[in-house]
Amino acid sequence: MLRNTSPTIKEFRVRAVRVPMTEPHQTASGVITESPLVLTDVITETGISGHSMVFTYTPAALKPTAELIQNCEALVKGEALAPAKIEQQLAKRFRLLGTQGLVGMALAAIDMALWDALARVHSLPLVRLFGGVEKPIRAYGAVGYDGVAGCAKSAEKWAKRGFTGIKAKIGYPTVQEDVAVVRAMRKASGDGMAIMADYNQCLTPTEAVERLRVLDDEGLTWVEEPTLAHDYAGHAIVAHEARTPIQCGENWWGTLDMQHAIEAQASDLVMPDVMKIGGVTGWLRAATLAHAKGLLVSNHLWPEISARLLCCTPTAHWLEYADWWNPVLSEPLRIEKGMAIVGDAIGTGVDWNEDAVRRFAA
Ligand code: SMN
Ligand code: MG
Repeated sequence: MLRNTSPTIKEFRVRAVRVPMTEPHQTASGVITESPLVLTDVITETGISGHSMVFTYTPAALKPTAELIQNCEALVKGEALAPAKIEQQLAKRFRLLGTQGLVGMALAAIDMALWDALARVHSLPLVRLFGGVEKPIRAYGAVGYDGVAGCAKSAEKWAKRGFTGIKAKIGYPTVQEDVAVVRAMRKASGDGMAIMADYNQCLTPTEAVERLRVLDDEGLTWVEEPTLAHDYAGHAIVAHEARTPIQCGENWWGTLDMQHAIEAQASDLVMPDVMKIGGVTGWLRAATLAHAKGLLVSNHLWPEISARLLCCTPTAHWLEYADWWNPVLSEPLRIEKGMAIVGDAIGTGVDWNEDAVRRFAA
């Protein structure tokens, strides 16, 4: 006989925080000086809660996102803790408005918190809930748009910590400057370092093709978002012309965007963002899609939950590591010799450092 182990959803607790960054992160498309985060707790009637975090990029979107998540409480209150079913229900509920932008972020916040709660109900780490086993995931560190000297310094810092991959923001006024940054990072970090470069959508497809002709000789592991994220045809031209693998995915809203990008042959590699792709449920679909097409999967930010999801992703590639949100976490992801060590904590690995949450409350 089936034992009903799913408690029902009682309420949401939603909080907004603004976590300052130790150093501003520059990109070709703007600078990030702080992390506006919405922290969601989905609380069940048995008292077990699930936690999740969404990043709103700008503080202007922080309170509206928090309010939207809180408003969704009424849509799931009293429902059984069944994330896959609730995902379908909420997708239907928001079909007329659309499930991108803030709605997509709210739905992902709820989805991630529900999966966390479900894993906690079963006293399992997320990886085990999905029938997987924790394993170390190779991680790379982020280097900003910091010029030759600044990028070389960061590259050296990551190499000293044992990282075997680094990714810089490029898109300087000339391709010669892009090349100089890549070479300086290679020199500073030593042989064997995988180097990636991210344009953050700042080129036209034609400019991208021209720059890639030069960068193709630099042995980059990938070049990311050379042109507008949703210009799949433009990306396909660049991917076709370049020898360097093209990487996209952080701006795909849901798996349908990913499917369209794959159909257009826009990207050689994929790096979904667990928030924009639709939470844990969206990631699992993305992993299946990538597996079917033989595409290697990395992540965008959210290192704690993404490392766990990569353990269950058949074509897992690199983990993008960032420590920006560590202050509000009670147990941030551990890195040893450049590998993310996925521990056996119950759930998705997201739990709060309440002191810090109070300190950074918005
Ligand atoms: C990125 C963009 C915006 C904020 C942080 C990071 C980025 C990445 O494009 O690839 O990490
Ligand atoms: Mg990027």
